[in-house]
Amino acid sequence: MRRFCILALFAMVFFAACGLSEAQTSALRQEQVVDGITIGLEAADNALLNTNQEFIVTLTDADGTPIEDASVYLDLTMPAMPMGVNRPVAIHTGEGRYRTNTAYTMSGDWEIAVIAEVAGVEHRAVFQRAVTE
Ligand SMILES: [Cu+2]
Repeated sequence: MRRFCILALFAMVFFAACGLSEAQTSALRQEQVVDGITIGLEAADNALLNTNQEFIVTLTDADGTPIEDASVYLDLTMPAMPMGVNRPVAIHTGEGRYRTNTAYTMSGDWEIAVIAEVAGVEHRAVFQRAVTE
């Protein structure tokens, strides 16, 4: 009986962990064309408050070729109020993909500005996300 209970406990922890990771990977992918450069952002839809989030930026030029040598960071702000500075730098992981992590520090509507410096010129696209408590 005790052995069964321990197995049941492990199963519950396992499924709880699966549910959590699944919730975090329900990412919404969006794209904007800025100055001929396609800036994509893949980030959690309805992200949880104070929970580490992954953000993946993709950059392609007008020919659809991945841009490999950009400097990329995000600037997370709330349109309704001033918040603390939240500007994570993204690391190039290959094929024009840049990855970073950060957490939302308040529930509500956020704007995620993607700033990509390509050949000395800054390009900026702004995406929206709602954060639930
Ligand atoms: Cu706020």
